[in-house]
This record gives sequence, structure tokens and C-alpha cells, in this order.
Amino acid sequence: MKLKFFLLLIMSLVLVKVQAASGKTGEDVLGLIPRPLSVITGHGTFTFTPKTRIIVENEEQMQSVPFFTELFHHAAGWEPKVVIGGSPVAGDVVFRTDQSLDKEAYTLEVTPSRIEIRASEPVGFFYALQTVRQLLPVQIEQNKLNSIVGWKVPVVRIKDKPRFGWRGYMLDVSRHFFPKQEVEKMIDMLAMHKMNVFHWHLVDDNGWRIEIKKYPKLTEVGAWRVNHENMSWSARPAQKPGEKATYGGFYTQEDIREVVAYAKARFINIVPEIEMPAHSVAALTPYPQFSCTGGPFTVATGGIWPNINIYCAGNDSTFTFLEDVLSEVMDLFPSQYIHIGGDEATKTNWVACPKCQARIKAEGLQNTEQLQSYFIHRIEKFVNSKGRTLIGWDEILQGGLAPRATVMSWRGFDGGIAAARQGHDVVMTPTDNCYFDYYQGPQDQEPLAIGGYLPLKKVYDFEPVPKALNADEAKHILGGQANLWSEFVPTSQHLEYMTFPRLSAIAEDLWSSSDRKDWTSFTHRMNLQYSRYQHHGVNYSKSAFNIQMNPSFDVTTKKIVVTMTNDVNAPIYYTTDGSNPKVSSQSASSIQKVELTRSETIKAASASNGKIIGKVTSRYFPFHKAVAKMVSYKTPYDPKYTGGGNYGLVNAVRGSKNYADGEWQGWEGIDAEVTIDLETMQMISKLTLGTLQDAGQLIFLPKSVAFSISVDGVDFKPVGTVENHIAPKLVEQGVKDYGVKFTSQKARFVKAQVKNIGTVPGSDSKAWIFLDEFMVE
Ligand code: TNX
Repeated sequence: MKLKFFLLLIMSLVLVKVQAASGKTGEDVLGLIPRPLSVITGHGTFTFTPKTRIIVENEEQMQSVPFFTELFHHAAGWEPKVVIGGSPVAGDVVFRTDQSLDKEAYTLEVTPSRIEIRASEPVGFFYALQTVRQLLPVQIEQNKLNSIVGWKVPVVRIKDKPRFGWRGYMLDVSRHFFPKQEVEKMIDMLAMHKMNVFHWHLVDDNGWRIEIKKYPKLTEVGAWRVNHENMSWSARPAQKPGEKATYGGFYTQEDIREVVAYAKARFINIVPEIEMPAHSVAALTPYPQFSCTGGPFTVATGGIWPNINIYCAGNDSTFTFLEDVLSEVMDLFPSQYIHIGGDEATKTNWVACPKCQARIKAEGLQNTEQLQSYFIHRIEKFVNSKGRTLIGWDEILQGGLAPRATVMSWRGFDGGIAAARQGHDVVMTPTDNCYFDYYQGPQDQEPLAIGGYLPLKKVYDFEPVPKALNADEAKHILGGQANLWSEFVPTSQHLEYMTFPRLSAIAEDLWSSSDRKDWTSFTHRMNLQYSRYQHHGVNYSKSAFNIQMNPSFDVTTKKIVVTMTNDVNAPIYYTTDGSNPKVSSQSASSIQKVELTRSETIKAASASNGKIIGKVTSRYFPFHKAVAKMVSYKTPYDPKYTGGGNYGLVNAVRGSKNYADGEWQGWEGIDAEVTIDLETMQMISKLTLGTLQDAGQLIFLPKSVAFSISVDGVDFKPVGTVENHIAPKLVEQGVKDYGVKFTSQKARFVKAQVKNIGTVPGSDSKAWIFLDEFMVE
């Protein structure tokens, strides 16, 4: 007996030690996401068996259970029974109404003999069960039978409630269409994260995705565009006469009803968005009479900017149309909030339109901004007449906010702050923290995205309540939301890649109280969450583990110090011998520094649970003959892209696919000519100049690069010209070297003359050339 006790003591000490060494607390090991308000861990476990009963108090509480018991059905082959009333026995899960708890709050007490859940409403019980689900072995998430020995839940006491009432995720199904099944999969994942709003961006310039019975052409015509999926979003040609529109899709009203019910069963409200007055070309294509010019229009195949073809604000029939559409939308969606868009309207046509001008006059308005405000006020009146609340993007502040409108603040926090100060409710979704269409890792290792940079950590740092607001104003911040715009998200796989794991971070921002947020704890708890994703076949990104390599070059010592980090404090392993990094005896550190004095390739990767995870980052540092030598420029590089200054082209650090990585020197609309003085005569046989293409940033490969060498810096002798005969492609993004090899010759000076293509194909914007590293060998 004594021996057993002693062994137990040793074992628990070892456990504590192991946890302390990894920095993980007992709570972190549970892997609860989002983190509850309070968690007190204990000893022992409760076991779910086929005999386990969930005793609810009434019919209403039954709704909280199926999404939980279903998991057992798939993973265990049996389900706990749900019964109404009865006296609990050992092994039961018991629901108890506790009116003192807030609507979404719950308490959860797990003892070896029973689980007791308290809440005031079904939604609280539902969230408690989501927590129990995370306390179970992760295999509970599997869609195949497991031979787990006991579905055990650790003894624990949890008190929990959300910080915000609006915990949202927006999906744009217009720019790319996602089938109903994928939408439902996302709703499942939202529910697991205790998120409660799914904002469905159903219409935009690139496709109208919701069936409207009164206007069938909205989907017959408006849901389809010419398929230019193989071209860059921003450079797609418009539909030509006779061209067939084959890309698209839409949801029937039956589909919508199904998805709404599906979400409701998971305590998620769907907020539909019908964009107006802009982002409406897909509607105006079949119904051009509701525009100012009368068209004709085509459903946009890709990006259009500026947004000038918008609904006419002077035409009463436009409002009849929109009210008809909104009536059908409100019949389908029980949501209190109806989103009417309101963003990014360019009012050029309103200025020229006689009807709009007549409206301005008749209504005593000052300008088109006020006309937009008139538009939104009028729609708000209608939405309110149906007992609903209007919500729109922060542009609805322009010209005066409609009396009861709620504002979704996306262009930073300012719109939200202004609205809250005027006493309006606000949902915060600033691009900097919430735009899931932005890159989430070092850009050169990511699939093409719209731009921006929103790594997991930055999502985690999101604080929805700005300090500028006083306590009363802050009450208007309903919560926050992540937005996934889908211009650069063509498939369901990619949609998941962009959403996860960032969704876990925003779920914690919006649910957990700020003093419970802790990045290190989050990264530990995520380990189990990644397994949960895996069991659901979610294609999550591992970019947070990817390595950021930060080289810094010292011109005097001619040394590069490369600092390697990742965001999640995971150990980093690296090699310089060309082999792939392995989990090895190398001292495991989440920051590694290497000093380089000769050409070398560094390969590095992070590890998690003793295995390499994420991508292997490989970077070659060429210590060539011109390193740290003087460069002179015929026309200086643009002050926006200096590549680190005058040694930028000769620092042995190459520019990456990311145009903004600080290595590139840029010239806008003009040619470049650079000359290097090697200081002494050298034998030279190869010259190489790195260049970049990033059509989205208007950066194009040079038309040609002419290389020459000289002994005196006066007479230059050509050694070769590289021409790029391929018509400038609008899709590609990447680094390309222009180089020449020749028989070894003596020279002190080398020169590259670089020809810019001049203007962007198909437009009159100036094209950029970007150069980095002029290598001499
Ligand atoms: C701005 S956010 C938009 C969207 C784009 C998004 C891309 C907002 C209200 N409007 O139309 O898809 O940027 O990040």
C-alpha cells in the first residue's frame, strides 16, 4: 500500500516536472479552445459508456444534445441516451437550470461519478457540451469507429461565459462559389469554437448566389461568369459578346432553409448580406434598369475597380426591387440583423445621373455622400418595418448614419469608434486583425493571396474594444468577426487553409476574457486542436510554424547574421550542408542565429511533438565577387523600394517572392542602369541579376538586361544581353534570374542596363522593375 502511494507520488512529481519543463500547465494539456473563464483541474476521470444517460429537464434542453451525442455515434458506435427528468444515478450527465447565469454561460463539474452542467438556456448547455467534447480523447472527433479504452473525461470544475455576444465569421461565396456541404462543414467548425454568427456574403459583382423567386434572372444570369480561373484575379478580361458564362453556382431557397436550420441546431445565427448600392453588377447584368446608365453590364470575371456601376438612387423602382429581394431574404433568414453592404461605392454615375440629381434636389441633400445616406436610411426604414435591424460596412457612416443602424467597422477601428460615440452598436472587423484573405506566413512560402500579412499571432492579439472608448461607449461593441473574402480562394481546400488555425485564435479573442488570453498557453492548447482539425479532414495551415529568416549584412565585416524565428515558440532545427533539417541533437531553440562568411544554403524548420512540422525554409546566400563593393546608379532607385540602400544589390542576401521584403530596389516606369566597381581587377566569367514579377503589384520582368564589363570604368564591352520575349504574363509571381556566362576575362567594372516594359499590359499604369542582387562570379 505504502509502496503504491510512493510510486504514485513519484509519478505525479515526474508529471509536474515534465509539464513545467515544456511550460505547459495542467490546464494547457486539456487543450480547451476557446479558453474558459476558470478551470480547476482535479484527480480522476469520469467515463462515458453505453449506459451513460444525459438527463435533461425539459424538451427545450433536448436541442443542446444531438450535436454532441452524434460524435459518439460515429466514433464509439453507440450514443449516450437522452432522457427527460428522472433521478440521476452514478454515471449520468445531469442538466440543471440556473437562472443566475447569463444566457450563453455555463458551469461544468466533472467528478468520477457524474457530470453536472448548469446553464440558464439551451445555448449554455450546448456550449458546456462543446467543452466536454474537448475534454474527451480527441478520437471523439473521428468519423470512424475507435477502439479507445474508455471515453474518459478528466475531473474538472469549469465556469465559463463569453466576453462578447457577436462572435462572427464571414464567408464570401460570390468571388468564388462554395457548395452547401462546405458551408455546413464550416458551420460545424464554428460551433465547435463556440462562435455564434455566420455572416453569409451572398452577392457581389462576381456572382449572385441566392435564389429570389420574383427575379429569377438574378441566378439564371447573375450567378454565372466567364471562366477565367486560370488568370490572375486583377487582370481578367470582361465577358465578350457571345462568350459563355460557365463558372458559378447558387443556393436554392430550399438549400438556404436547410443551411439556416443546420446552423440553428448549432446555435449559430446566419446574417445574410445583400450588397447595395455597390458591388451589385451581378444583379444589374440581368436587371440593368436599376442602374443609372441602363447598362449593358456583364457579371465580373475578376476584380473591377472602381465600383461605378451601382444601383440608381434616383429611381423608385430600384427601391421596389431591393425591397422585394429583401422581403424574400427576410422570409428565409430569421436573423435579427440584415446586412446591406454599403461599402466601396464610387458615385461617379450618381453625379451624372439626372434621376439621382433630381433626388438630391427634392430631398434637399448636399452631395452624393448624403445621397448614399438617403439610400441606406430608406432601406433601413423598410428593414425596421419588418422588425429587423440593419447592419452595414462602415461606409454607411458617410453622409450621416441611419437612425438604428449597426456598423461593421472594417477600415480599421475608426468607423466603429465614431459609431459607438454616436450611440450605435458596432461589430469590429478591422483588416489588420481580421482579414483572413491576407497572407498568414512568410509570403514566399504561401500560396498567392490578396496581399497583407495576418499571421496567427496577430489574430490572437486582436482587441475589439479600442482604448479610446469610455465604458459607456464600449458597451456598443457587440464583438468582432473574421472575414474571408474569396477573390484568391478558389477551392474549399483553400478556404480551409485560409481559415484554420486563425479561426481558433479569433474564437478565443471573442469568447475568452482578456485576462485569460495568453499566447504561450494558446500555442500549447492548439496541439490538440490541430488533431481535432485533422479528424474532421480540415485542411489547416501550418504556416505559423514556418521559419522567418532575417539576414542582416554588415558591410565592414562582410558577415551576414541570419536570425531564424517562428511565431509559436517551437524549436527550430537547421542545416548548412544542404541536407533537410531533422529533429536532432542540435540545441533546440525557438530562435537560432547563424553567422555566414561564405556562400552557404541554410535549411531550417520547426518541430512539434518531436517531429518536423510546416515547410522547410531554404535560403542560399551567395558570397560573390561584388559583395560589399560600391554600386553606382544612373537613375536612383525609388525611395519606396530601396532594398536597404546602396549596398542592397551586393549584400549576399537575395530578394524573395515578397516584393516588400526589404531587399528589392524598384524603378517605376523607367529603365535602370547599375555599375559596380570591384576595386581591383578580377577574372570574371558570369554575371547574374535577380528580378521579380508580381503582376498584382504592377511589377514585371524586364524586357531585357544588357551586361557589359570594363577595365577602366569608361569603355564598356558588351558580354551578352538577355531578352524576355514572352509577353508579360499577368498571372505569375516569382523571382527570375537574368544571367550571362562567357569566357573568363579581366575587368574591374561590371554594368547591367535593364529595360522596363514601360506600362502595364492593357492599361496605362506605369510598370515597375524590381532588382536584387547583382552577382559577379
Ligand atoms: C474590401 S471589406 C472589400 C471586399 C474585398 C476585400 C478584400 C469590404 C467591405 N469590402 O469587397 O473583397 O476588401 O480584402
